[in-house]
Amino acid sequence: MPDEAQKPASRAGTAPDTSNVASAGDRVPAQETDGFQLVIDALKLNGIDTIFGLPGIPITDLTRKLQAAGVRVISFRHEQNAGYAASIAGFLTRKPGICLTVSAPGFLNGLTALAHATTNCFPMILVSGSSEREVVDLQQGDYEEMDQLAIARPHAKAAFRVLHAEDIGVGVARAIRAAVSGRPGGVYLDLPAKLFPQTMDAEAGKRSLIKVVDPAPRQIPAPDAVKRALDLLKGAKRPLILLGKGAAYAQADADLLALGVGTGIPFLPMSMAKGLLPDTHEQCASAARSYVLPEADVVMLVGARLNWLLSQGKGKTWGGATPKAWGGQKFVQIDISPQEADSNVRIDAPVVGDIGSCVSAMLAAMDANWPQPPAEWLGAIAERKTKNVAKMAESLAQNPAPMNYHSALNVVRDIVKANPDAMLVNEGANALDFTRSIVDMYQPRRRIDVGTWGVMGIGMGYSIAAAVVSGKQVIAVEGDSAFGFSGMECETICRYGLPVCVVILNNNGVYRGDEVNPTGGTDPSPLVFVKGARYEKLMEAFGGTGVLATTPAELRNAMEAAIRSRKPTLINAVIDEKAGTESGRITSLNPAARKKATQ
Ligand SMILES: Cc1ncc(C[n+]2csc(CCOP(=O)(O)OP(=O)(O)O)c2C)c(N)n1
Ligand SMILES: [Mg+2]
Repeated sequence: MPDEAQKPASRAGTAPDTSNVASAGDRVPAQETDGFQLVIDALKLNGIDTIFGLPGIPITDLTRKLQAAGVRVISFRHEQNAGYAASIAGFLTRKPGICLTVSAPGFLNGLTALAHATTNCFPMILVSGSSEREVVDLQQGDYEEMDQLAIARPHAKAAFRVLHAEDIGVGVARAIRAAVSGRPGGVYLDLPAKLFPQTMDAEAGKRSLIKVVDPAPRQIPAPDAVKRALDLLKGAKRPLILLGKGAAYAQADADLLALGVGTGIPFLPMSMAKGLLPDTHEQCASAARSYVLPEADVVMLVGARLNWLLSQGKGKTWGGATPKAWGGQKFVQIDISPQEADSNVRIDAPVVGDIGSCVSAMLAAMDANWPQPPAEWLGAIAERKTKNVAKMAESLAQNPAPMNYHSALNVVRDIVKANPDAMLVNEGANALDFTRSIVDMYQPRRRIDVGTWGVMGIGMGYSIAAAVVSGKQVIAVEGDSAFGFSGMECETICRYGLPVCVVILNNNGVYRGDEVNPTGGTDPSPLVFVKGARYEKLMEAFGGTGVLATTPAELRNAMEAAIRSRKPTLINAVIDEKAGTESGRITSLNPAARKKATQ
């Protein structure tokens, strides 16, 4: 309940209950409520206990009042980071993550994250204050004038505006349902400044609120679709299961494990599905990825889309002769969206429903004597795995000076193995690709990263949200460029005392740090940063721990100390500026990429 002592005194000054203070000086009579209070009540009624945002006109009082009402308000230094935090909170909790911003510029800062949430199918609601409708619509130059609803709509799964206090309950309910039902996504909720001080009868206000019943209804797959999929899988000679982050979102972990182990089919996790089944599981085919994708004859996609991350299901990756040619495999696709199938190649057995229901339906329909995949297939995969794992072990065992990605990430790999419950945030190019392939994950939803867009900037927002919603230790492995997009949130991490250990793999630049200006001029190359930058001092500036690590031993000690202390820590891990490759693993997507002259 609100701490009344902290409330601003009302002008009348006599009534002990000041919980309806609308703005400095104005009081709402006890039997009335207002827009501020109704928004708070509607969110709380629906179990929203945390919001991420940044205060200012017209939502300053809302942030205060939310905190006073017992909602945890995490206040950021830039709305984009608050938005990314909200988006990943949605992914981790299956409740919409809420990001609260001011109008026009604050809204736009949050919009990138809203679009990111929609693209990644994370449930999120961007709640932005907005200016006066009459003035905005006549373009008369209001303070922070912008037609936010129109701008948000193409980037959101749904967008709503509430003009009257009595509609707040419906507006919040619609936003929640749109965010979490079916395929989740980003929702925009526009709250004009005029809405907040509107008053109405408190009883009527209470009655106008909606506690959403069953916000994400189960969607049960059709039995014939399940049978079709099982028949296809059963007849396969070289079956493969491909797990996407939709499978992680479903939180159907036990059933997924049972399906994987029950069928004995090798599996390949996409980046954020790592750990659903442990990366060290004998059926994990990650170390033989380039072998299993073109060789498999039946592939079951579970919450994974055949987008660019899977080469659209065609081309060389899948055994196609040309970039557009399909491979010979057949696909089962489990997805909540009936429109997903056939988006790139033919899906022979679509199974439409929520992933939890689909997986349990498949388990129930599997007969007891399900045949294990042919030994020849499993043996061929095991052989590749053994070879590639040995190759990796060799790279990891080297100890060059300065460190390279392998020697630094070998430490992170050990630390994550010893702390499998920790959350791992990851962004960068080489810093991303090497971490994904070197650091094994052991538990579901522990790895969160750049997602569908390969976006830079999620780092500190994700770290903050992961620490806040899970209470777990967070390890953020960041490229030095990637970190720069959200680095100021180190202050937020320190302010809330969050157990976040940031490890910057610092190679002095974007992809690598050794490029020079070809003209010989004094400006540096657009791809490099200040050499020998002391990023660790940023965390020290706000009372956290900063460590400069130039050897694996120093990195290990610093990470262990961070995890022991749970103190905000930033480790500046200096690696060879020549260690990276252009665009990391996706050089082929870069139209301007040319072969570099040999060094
Ligand atoms: C918002 C956004 N801007 C720009 C990019 C292009 N981009 C991809 S990776 C990257 C940074 C790579 O450098 P770093 O984080 O230092 O990782 P490294 O490869 O050096 O380890 C950039 C700028 C992007 N993906 N997202
Ligand atoms: Mg870098």
